[in-house]
Amino acid sequence: MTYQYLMVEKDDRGFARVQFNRPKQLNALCQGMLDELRAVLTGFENDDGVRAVVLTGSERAFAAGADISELMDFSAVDARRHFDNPSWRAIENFRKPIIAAVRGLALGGGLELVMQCDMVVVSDDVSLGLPEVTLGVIPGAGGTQRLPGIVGKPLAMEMILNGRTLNADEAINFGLANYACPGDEVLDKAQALAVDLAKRPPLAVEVGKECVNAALDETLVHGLSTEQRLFHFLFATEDRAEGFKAFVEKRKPQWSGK
Ligand code: CO8
Repeated sequence: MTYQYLMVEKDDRGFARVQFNRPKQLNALCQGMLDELRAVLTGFENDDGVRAVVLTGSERAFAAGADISELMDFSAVDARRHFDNPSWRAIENFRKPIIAAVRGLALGGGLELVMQCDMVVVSDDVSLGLPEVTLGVIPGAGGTQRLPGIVGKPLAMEMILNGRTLNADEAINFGLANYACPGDEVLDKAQALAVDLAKRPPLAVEVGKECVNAALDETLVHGLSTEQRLFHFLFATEDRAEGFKAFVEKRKPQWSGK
C-alpha cells in the first residue's frame, strides 16, 4: 500500500519502519499525515509480523510541529474538531512498542509525538522543544502533561513558557531519550532495539507497556492493581509456560505469542 505522507516498510526481522515524508515542510504534521499514521498503526495491531515500530522523519526534521498553515484561520470550534480526534492519539493507543528515531528538529506536536513513543533515539544535532508559546498558544497534544513527568517542573516550565529547546546531551540527561548518536547511526540504533523487542514474548511486551503507562496515568493503587491483573493474565499464556520450561531445560524459549 502506498501513502501520500508516509513511507512504510515491513522488515522481516519482525518490525516496521514508518517515515514521515514531507521533508520540504520539515514534516509538519498535517491532518492527512496523522490519519495515515493512525491507519498504518491500526493495521499493525493484528499483524504478527510486526512486533515493534520504528517511527522516523528526515535528516533535518523528525517533525516541526502541527502544520501551522492548516490551523491559520481556525476558530475554537474548528480547533476542537481538528485536534480532539483519534489520529492525534494513534501512538498512545498503540499496543506494541514504538521507538522514535529522531534527527534534527522535533518541535511542538513533533516532540509531543516523540513523548508518546516508548523509547527514543536522538541524533547528536537534535533540537527538542515546545515553541507553541511563540505562536500565542500552548502545546495541545499532551505536552503540558507529559513533559513535567519526564523532565520535572522547572525545566518543563522553561520549555513551555519560554520556548527553551534541548540538545542531545540535555535530552539524555533529563530523560527524554534513551540514546544519542551520530545522525547516520540513529535509524540503525532504533532498529536494533526493535529487533531485540521482536525476539521477546509478544504478550509480555504488550502488557509490560500497558503497565508502565498505567504507572504514568493512574494512581499507585490503580497502577498496582493493573499490574496484578496483567501479571496474572500472563500465567494463562502458552508463552509463560514455555518461558519457565525453557529455563528449567536450559534452552532458548520459542515464543508463539499465545
Ligand atoms: N507548519 C507548517 N509549515 C512548516 C512548519 C510547521 N510547523 N515548520 C516549518 N514549516 C515549513 C516552512 O513554512 C517552510 O516552508 P516554505 O519553504 O514553503 O516556506 C519549510 O517548512 C522550511 O521551514 P523554514 O524555511 O522556516 O526553515 P528554517 O530552517 O528557516 O526554520 C524552524 C526552521 C525554526 C523550525 C521554522 O520552520 C519554525 O519555526 N517552524 C515552526 C515551528 C513551530 O512553531 N512548531 C509548533 C507548531 S504548533 C504545534 O505543533 C501545536 C501542536 C498542537 C497539537 C494539538 C493536538 C491535539
